[in-house]
Amino acid sequence: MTEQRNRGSGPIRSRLKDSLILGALLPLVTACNPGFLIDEEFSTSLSSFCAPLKPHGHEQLVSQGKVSLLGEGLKFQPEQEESLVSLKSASQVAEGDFTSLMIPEGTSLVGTVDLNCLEGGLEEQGPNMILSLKLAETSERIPGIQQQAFTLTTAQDIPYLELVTQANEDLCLISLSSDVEAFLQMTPNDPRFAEQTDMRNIELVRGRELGFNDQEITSEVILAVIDTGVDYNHPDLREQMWSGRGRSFVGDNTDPMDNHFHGTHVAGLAAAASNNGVGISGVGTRQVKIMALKVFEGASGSLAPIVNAVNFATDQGAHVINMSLGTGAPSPALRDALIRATDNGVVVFVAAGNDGQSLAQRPTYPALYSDIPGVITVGSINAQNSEISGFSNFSPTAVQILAPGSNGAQGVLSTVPTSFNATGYASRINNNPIQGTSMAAPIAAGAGALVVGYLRSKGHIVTPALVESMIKDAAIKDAQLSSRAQDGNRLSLARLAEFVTQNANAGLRIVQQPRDQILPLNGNIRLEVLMSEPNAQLNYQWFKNGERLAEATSATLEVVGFDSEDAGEYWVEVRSSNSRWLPGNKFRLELTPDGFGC
Ligand SMILES: [Ca+2]
Ligand SMILES: [Ca+2]
Repeated sequence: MTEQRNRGSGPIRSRLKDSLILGALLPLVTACNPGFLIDEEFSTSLSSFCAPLKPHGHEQLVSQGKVSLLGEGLKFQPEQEESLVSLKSASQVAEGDFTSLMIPEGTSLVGTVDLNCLEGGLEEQGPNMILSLKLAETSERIPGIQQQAFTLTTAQDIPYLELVTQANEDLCLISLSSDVEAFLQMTPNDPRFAEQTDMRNIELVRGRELGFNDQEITSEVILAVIDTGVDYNHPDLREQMWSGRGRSFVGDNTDPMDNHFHGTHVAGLAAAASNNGVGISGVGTRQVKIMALKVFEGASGSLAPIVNAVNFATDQGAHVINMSLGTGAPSPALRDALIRATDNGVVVFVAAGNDGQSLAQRPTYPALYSDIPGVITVGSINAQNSEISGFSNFSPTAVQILAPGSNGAQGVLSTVPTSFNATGYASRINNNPIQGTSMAAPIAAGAGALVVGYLRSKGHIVTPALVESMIKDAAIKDAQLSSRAQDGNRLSLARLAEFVTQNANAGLRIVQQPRDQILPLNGNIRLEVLMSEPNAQLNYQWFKNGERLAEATSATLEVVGFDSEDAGEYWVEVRSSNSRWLPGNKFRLELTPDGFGC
């Protein structure tokens, strides 16, 4: 273990350095780090494409007689070297050698039974001819159908071949197969989705199934991409553009068209149209809209446009900002703009930088501004194996989440301007992989947009600090990565969707007493938070018009003798003792001619 870790620093690092000159895609605020400057030659040449990857992840199907089982959960008998082996990796099973296969106790199966074959009740004469199987307790015979499927579980470990024999001897049993969890089909139909190792790494499909989809996310989320601009006419981006499109803060006009490629690549990872039958899928769903804010004409630029872009995003109602950029010099102006953004409800995702160094040794900004609640710094992992990307800056404190920003030697596939590459997509440039923390940040930002979108769609108030804590709390805690990012946090859209949807539906609601719509001036009002889990140890914080009410930290908020000063929008954030934040709920108290209405 230790040896492997030591090996990571020397020769590997220097080899990666070489490829970074071409592959690292981190525009700089200043030209203080010439190693990252991107050569002009990129912008004129077409890239060659890597061979499409075969989609994998499908389970091995083992089939004999009436029985067909999926590999997941099956195991081999102890004489095998590994006592517990997934069929996915067991080539001898794929070739038809089932002799050693053991079906563990409690495996869920589906048996289809010919009901005409049964004379008595299910209990006496159901599929229990297979003695090793238990019928689910809720099973009832459905009138009017001749062949019915039942859920069955194995009562003890049973060799696969014995199960096949029993099944074949049961005259009433038509077939027996693995019970498969069924979901809405959420695999995007984008033709190049199979090549998107990065989206597989973050479990995008499972995330869609668990709630991050177009059915559940119905509120618009505006994601500002502060970068080289965006090809807003791109067939996979044009439907995803914010209604105001964006603007440029550099050059002689305000057109945010991308004449480089970086911003379009970044925008595609965050929010290329998903499931539109075209190209790739971004992390975002249909409601995640791109605000294109152009601050670079080439690979580097100056600070003022960036500060202006942050302020523009804040003032124009963006919910999320992505900044795949950095500089070695601290900037109070940028820090102030980020504090203002988060104070106004904008979550900010920042690339950690591509020096392959500790941020403590190689200060990089705004990466080091992740101490601001709601500013989240993103490091890069290799989408193929979830190991740290050699180029990624790291820190066990300042880097707060890791997301895929490289893909072995193949590069990260995303959208590029059609003026840059006629196909509109690229994962390589001049045989060099497109990779960088620039690619990791928008994948995390897309996830942030889904959190905001889901919670907003359910009527919750979403603060940047809440989004940050949810992303961190729901991350995979990868011990191998604990020196690279806080708690080894690695993004999983599946876990994030599960966490967010559970907390959003945790039963938090606010009850108003009295319930009258119009209340007399100088009356009293009481707001009380009711939770579905009343025994949980919870902490409360009430807000009014965005201001924290320092004294209001209990489940109830009482406004006594209210007057015009008490009017406004109230909400509460609830935190459990294990630091799991629950979303706040908005509650508006408005002044009316007669007093207050709620
Ligand atoms: Ca698409
Ligand atoms: Ca932070």
